Amino acid sequence: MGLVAAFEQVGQPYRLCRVDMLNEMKNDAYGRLNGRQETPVLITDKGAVLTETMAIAAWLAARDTKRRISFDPRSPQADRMHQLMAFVNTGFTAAFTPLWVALEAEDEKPETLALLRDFGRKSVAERHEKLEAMIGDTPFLAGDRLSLADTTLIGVARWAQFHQAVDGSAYPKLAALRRRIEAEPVVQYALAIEDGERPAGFGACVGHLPLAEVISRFAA
Ligand SMILES: N[C@@H](CCC(=O)N[C@@H](CS)C(=O)NCC(=O)O)C(=O)O
Repeated sequence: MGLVAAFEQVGQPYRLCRVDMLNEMKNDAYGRLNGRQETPVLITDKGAVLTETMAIAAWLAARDTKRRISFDPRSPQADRMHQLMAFVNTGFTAAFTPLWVALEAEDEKPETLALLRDFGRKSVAERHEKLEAMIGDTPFLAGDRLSLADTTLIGVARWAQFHQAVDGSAYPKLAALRRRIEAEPVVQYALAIEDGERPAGFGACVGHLPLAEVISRFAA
């Protein structure tokens, strides 16, 4: 969702492909697109397959010549953007793993599930405290406008509510930041796409492709 907002903000033509993660991803055909059988996947303008959120974000930043979602690569804002993206994509994201495992575990003993949930909630709270301390005085994570750091955060931050992992009001800077990010038109657009709507957007999305076509054209 965050990367869709980022592509829309950059404003260069792109197409989207919706993946049903439960039913379409865990098979050999999708595995030829991404060996880890995960989203996201980018097919570049050269037809190359690129996986991993950070790699796709870096690809986009390198082409964001008008600096709509990134900063000059040698600027302090770019350094801070990369620092926050790395924090969010590693420890902050990983802290939720025990909660996902507990959610998806079938036939596990109640005490194992309780242990996973307790460990997950503690990990998520600890990463929330660290992130709250890292949020500065600028309206967005790396400055006064939306950047890839914010779009990386916004998709993952909502997992805290989904898992009822922490009390959001205990992290007021993060709560205010999330409200600002979610109010951005491109983020509203990406949320609508995620919900299965076809919002008009700002003209950069030039179409939607079925997954079968993407696999037949680009899978190894
Ligand atoms: N390290 C990868 C992680 C990607 C990832 O975990 N994707 C999730 C969706 S947000 C997924 O596909 N989960 C399904 C699974 O792991 O089975 C990245 O940053 O792109």
